[in-house]
Amino acid sequence: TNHRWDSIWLAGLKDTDPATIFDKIIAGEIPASVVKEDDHILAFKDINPMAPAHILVIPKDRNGLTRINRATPEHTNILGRLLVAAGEIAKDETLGFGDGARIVINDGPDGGQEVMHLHLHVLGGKKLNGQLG
Ligand code: IU
Repeated sequence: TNHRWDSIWLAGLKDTDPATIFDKIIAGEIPASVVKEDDHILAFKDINPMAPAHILVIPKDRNGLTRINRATPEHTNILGRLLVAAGEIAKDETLGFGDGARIVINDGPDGGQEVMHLHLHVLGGKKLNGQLG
């Protein structure tokens, strides 16, 4: 397939980076365990959880946000929405969260990012240590 044109179609002619598997999750073409959704964001359980509770929060319209270092003032609204959703998820006991969580964004190859569609990791369900990295 022509990934460039796939991605342009998926992102409404603004985003020429290759489509990712998250576009298929957004489109419902691959199943995901969705925990929260509105017109702008989608949150679903990570398929390979790194903590007892591990949710990914993504923008439905990537709009150039392959990674957080692509953020511009144009993205302020969606970035706020992602953080608000992450905070709501982080206190959701039905998802296994207790009193606290860790919200992580991996940025690019050196940050350990593998899927080039911005996503927030919300990790919890146990007492995490104070270390990063
Ligand atoms: P990263 O920050 O790009 O490394 O995180 C990608 C995450 O997406 C990682 O935790 C994967 O387990 C997760 N994931 C998923 O939940 N479903 C998938 O189909 C794929 C990756 I591919």
